[in-house]
Amino acid sequence: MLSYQSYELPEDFKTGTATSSLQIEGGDRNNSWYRWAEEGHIKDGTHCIVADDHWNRVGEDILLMQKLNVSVYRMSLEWSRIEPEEGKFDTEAIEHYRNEIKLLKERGIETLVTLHHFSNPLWFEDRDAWVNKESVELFTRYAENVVNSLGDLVSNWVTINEPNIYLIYGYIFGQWPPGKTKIGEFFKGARNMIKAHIRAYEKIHSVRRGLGFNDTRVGSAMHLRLFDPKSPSILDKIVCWLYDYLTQKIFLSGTIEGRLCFPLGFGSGKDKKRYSDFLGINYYSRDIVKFVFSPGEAFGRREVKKDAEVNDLGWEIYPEGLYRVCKDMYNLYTLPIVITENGTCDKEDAFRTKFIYDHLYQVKRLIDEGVAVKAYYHWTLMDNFEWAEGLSARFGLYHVDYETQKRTLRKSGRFFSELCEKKGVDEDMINKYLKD
Ligand code: IFM
Repeated sequence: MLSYQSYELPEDFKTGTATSSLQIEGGDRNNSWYRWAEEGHIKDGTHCIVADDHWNRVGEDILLMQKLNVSVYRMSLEWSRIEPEEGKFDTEAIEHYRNEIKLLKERGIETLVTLHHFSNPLWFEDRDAWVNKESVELFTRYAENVVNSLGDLVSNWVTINEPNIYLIYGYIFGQWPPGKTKIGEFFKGARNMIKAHIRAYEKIHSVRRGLGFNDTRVGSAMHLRLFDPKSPSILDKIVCWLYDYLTQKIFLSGTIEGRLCFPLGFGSGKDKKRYSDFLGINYYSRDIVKFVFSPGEAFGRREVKKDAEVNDLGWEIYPEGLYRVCKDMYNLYTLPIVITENGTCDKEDAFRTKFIYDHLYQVKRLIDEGVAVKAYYHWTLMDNFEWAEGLSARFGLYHVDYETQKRTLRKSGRFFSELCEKKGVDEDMINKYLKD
């Protein structure tokens, strides 16, 4: 029998859900993921062209959020809609997002807006996307345009979501657009995405200052995993360190300190300034890493811990990892932490409730130990298009029937809703949701 204890989160702690435009909106043919799906790369044969039809159901979906008692919502903007052709900005698309954000505000929900979440406009993709040096300028111009149009409504911004994952899947594993396996392009992309983050950070601040606001907060949302060595052997430890350094630390130093570390540059920062006002952390799982000497495996093999609990995609469920990652990051940077994503793939909703309980328990532990965790965004509001996995991988607090677009609150959603309302978990919730 598992034992649970109640816990309380601070009154000013914010809870909400996160989504991204491409994964829920549907209806846009002008982006890299539409083309990727058309080319037949999605594992379950599904497509992003309809997804949750959110573009046409914004009002209805905001009601879903209200039912969850959330006070914050992380959403992203589709660059290909806002700038459908290079240098041409679509005022209707911007107006659509303005209305959405206004509606959220009216319902008491504050937004954290992401400018780039994996998908590129086709014109940008066809100019080599982030591998092209010009991407820095192109992204900054897009950011400036957006903040000029929405900056009066939005104080909190994420520049780029998970640049590390975008580049690993698109340029090393070749499983996401543009489907390449070129390590050199991974590093070029990393350099440009970091530079773009820095430029956008400065631009967002200056545009909003110009509009008369001084409450701007800008960060990135970094996917951070734990890499634990399979054995105490020094080789396993070195490979772990290398994975962490090349896929995480160089991105963090870049986006937070403005430093291009080797092999992106020679480590010197622009100055002592910070280029992130908060640490946006997307945490899901950990990998157990083992040294192997085999061509094609980059000296290491990532495995799932033996006998570990896993989700539908085989990712280890490891709540303590959230504690470890946040603690590490806070020790390194002492910036306020925002959990910009955390969630799990659980079609049957068999373990999501416990997942939420356990991860927020770790958040509570962090707060009690003085780590400034300010907000938690659950990934995700409703089932959606999970990139190369397609529509069948289900992460939602709401189940979505894609035939009818009917949304149904899952049991884990009811639990999360009570947690948001009560700012914690009480005995009643434990009895109702967690004891079988
Ligand atoms: O669905 C994704 C999201 O787009 C980025 N972070 C991880 C989620 C789950 O895989």
